[in-house]
Amino acid sequence: MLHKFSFTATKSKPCIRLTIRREWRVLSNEQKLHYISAVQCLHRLPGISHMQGAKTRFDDFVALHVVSTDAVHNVGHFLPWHRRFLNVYETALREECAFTGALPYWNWSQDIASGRPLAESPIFDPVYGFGGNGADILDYAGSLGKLNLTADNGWVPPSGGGGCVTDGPFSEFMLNVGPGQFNTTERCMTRAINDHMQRFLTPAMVADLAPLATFEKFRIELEGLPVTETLRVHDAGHNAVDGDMGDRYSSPGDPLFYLHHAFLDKLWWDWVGINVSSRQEDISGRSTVDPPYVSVTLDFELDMMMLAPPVTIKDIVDTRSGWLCYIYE
Ligand SMILES: [Cu+2]
Repeated sequence: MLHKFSFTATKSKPCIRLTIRREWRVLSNEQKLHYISAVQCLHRLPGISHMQGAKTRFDDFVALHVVSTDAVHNVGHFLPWHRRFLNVYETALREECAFTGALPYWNWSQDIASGRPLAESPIFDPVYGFGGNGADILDYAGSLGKLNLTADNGWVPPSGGGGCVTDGPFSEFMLNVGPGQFNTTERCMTRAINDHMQRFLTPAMVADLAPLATFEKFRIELEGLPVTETLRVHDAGHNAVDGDMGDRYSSPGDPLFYLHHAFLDKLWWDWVGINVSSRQEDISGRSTVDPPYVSVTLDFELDMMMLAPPVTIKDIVDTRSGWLCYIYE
């Protein structure tokens, strides 16, 4: 049984200075380096969670995701839980690593629209980005395993890469949590950037989400396998970067995780923005993957274990609330 920290402050502060989350490529070089150095700082700090092999403060977040994975995917609170998770990560960057900006996001559909290989995206820049592909590994099978290429579910063949990321600010990054649910293996961060995923990440795939009439349809269409028959923007985004990002459990080991999920969070924000009065409090879906489950409501608690106090979905459906205090641009 895990011990929870006792939190002194479980009330939110009022939202006074709204921060604006922006797409990576519109940040100045200085802002990009400021963000990257804050992430490196988090990775230098000792962990506090003592969860699942976590040694660094950065590992704490990987560990929280690993132990929460089966409870927070393919359920009604998938988007709310990840919104709060990003918020706690961003708060750690601010309060422990002197980060003064807002969490950036990565709109990969802009890269797809460019028609160029994904690896040429500015997000993978070795200086003003997150570094590039992993080293080529012979016969790398991808995080989806040796693929049944003809499967109806749209799985795609792996590309090159699969080994350690060899350039950029995170090439020296050692991970301690993962891979998978139970390992705590010290290792480099890997990627296998996969252009076969491009067809699931087009501007049209993004545009198809906003008109969906209910949260139920929206969340399912966004998240993807195994509820949908083919990949959707959530899982295709993970598998387009692959390596650690393709790991269902320990994907937050790649710092790009937070920018991909911030974009998914923006897509929810965009969807709500079309009709705030009816959509902001539209929440649905089952509470657990397997029965017995209840329906997720606004009172559902988002558990951050020892990393932060729990909040309810109601506390975070409005991004201008005190807990969150941000908007997207
Ligand atoms: Cu997740």
